[in-house]
Amino acid sequence: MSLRPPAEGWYETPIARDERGWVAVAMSVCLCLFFWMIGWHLYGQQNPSSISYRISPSEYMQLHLQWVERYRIGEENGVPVVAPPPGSDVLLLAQMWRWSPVVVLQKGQEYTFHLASVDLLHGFSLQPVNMNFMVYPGYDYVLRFRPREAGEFHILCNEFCGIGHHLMTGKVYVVENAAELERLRQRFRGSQP
Ligand SMILES: [Cu+2]
Repeated sequence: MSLRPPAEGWYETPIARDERGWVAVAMSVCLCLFFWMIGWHLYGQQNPSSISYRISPSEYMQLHLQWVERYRIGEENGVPVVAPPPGSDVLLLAQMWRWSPVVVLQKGQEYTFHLASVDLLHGFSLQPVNMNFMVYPGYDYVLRFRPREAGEFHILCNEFCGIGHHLMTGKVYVVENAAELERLRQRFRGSQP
């Protein structure tokens, strides 16, 4: 900030050559990034959700509970473990402060994930594959998902959602084959109260 006002008619003096050059450089960087953003959306394999539906939290909760009851195979640390059949829907629910249920998927099979929050804004971050997604309440976000690797994956909330945010996790098991699925089935059945 200057103590004295600029000289009269300062805005009519022509822009210096080097300044024009920098404006051109900044403009081309902006344009490159803008078109790269569109290109990345199309070719970056970001698996964005182009399908979402409006749904009330209570309606989603009801659908979620019915789905959990239908495919439930047991419980892990008080959280239901659900093994939906290949090709079917997976209705994950975000709620302060948990992603539920624990899901068991089969490698190489396609699933249709539904992500919804029943209270406030949460984040879906699948690790270690680092797939991130924002989940705003009132919507059902649909993602097609085909796990390529077997193992244990974790879901973390990556949107600050209150005092229990750091505890908000979930889990996905991806099994290699039917025998492994059966082993998990036995394990979680055994841990039921
Ligand atoms: Cu959170």
